[in-house]
Amino acid sequence: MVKKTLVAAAAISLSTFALSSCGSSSGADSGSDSNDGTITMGFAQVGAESGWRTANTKSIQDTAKAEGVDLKFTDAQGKQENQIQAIRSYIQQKVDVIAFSPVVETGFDAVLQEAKAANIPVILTDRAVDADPSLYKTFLGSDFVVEGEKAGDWLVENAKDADVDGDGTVNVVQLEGTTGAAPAIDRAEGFAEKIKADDSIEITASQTGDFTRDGGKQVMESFLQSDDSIDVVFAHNDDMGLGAIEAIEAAGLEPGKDIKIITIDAVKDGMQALADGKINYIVECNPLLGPQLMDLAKKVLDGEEVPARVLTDETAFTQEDAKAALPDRQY
Ligand code: GYE
Repeated sequence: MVKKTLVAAAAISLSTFALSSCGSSSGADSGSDSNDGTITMGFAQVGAESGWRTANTKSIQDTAKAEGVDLKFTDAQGKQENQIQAIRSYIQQKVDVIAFSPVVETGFDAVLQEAKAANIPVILTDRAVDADPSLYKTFLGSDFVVEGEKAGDWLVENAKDADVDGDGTVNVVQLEGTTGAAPAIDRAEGFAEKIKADDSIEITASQTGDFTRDGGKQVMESFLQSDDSIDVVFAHNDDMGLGAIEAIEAAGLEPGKDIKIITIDAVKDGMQALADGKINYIVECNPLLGPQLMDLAKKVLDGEEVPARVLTDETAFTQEDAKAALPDRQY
């Protein structure tokens, strides 16, 4: 509810002013030579790996359209080299502003330097980079460490219940996101930190499922083959959790009961599985970043100061919460 209000407020505030270009004629911090009042944004997306990503892409495209932003959009298909190539082409095209969601945290320094040299401001959305912060204007997105912490806190609170086989140890297998990606690194860190509070909780296996349903399914199949004492799955996103559900069911076990499942994102399919009792807890990660992104782009191009870090507002859901929230869920 709070989140929706914020998003609505952002949308209203955007519609109260016309987005204006800050091309060369305005003298602002942009490499664009357009002066017809339209902002041109080059957006380099990660890919289409998950329900979260699909909702994120739609939010950015819909908001750009509604606000009259000329959006140049590319899908890097999960490959950093494609993303770097797309950013270079946006620099060549002299767009007003570049936004992207970095596939991984490292390796973007050179291309960010090139954008800076061309006077084109860069806004990071969703994922962070491990680079000199002066190379980008702001980073809009979730706090992934906090998301991992929320998942860990829930497990600590429900540890007794989660020890499904009652052997005194809560054996957790972790399905990691894309190796080197900020949400995979930070969610693992936040979760590990919180479960330290209970000695009975132990991560017995951890492997990447690349944020995809298929990846989650395959990794879970191999975990199940080598270990019959798994109590809990902690998946870094809903899609991998949904893949794990398929593997658990195929092994003749009941997800949510024989093996507890915790995920992150809260997309519709995940929320449905939560309401159906197949997932036990979901930490929300909000993909609807379009309104805040366009708002930040306008401010940056108007030469306004923007905070170095802009957080999105998020919550978490139990099975009961999911039943209540599902009818209004947009994505
Ligand atoms: O959780 C996952 C997606 O970067 C927050 O990427 C995003 C993550 C999201 O593939 O589903």
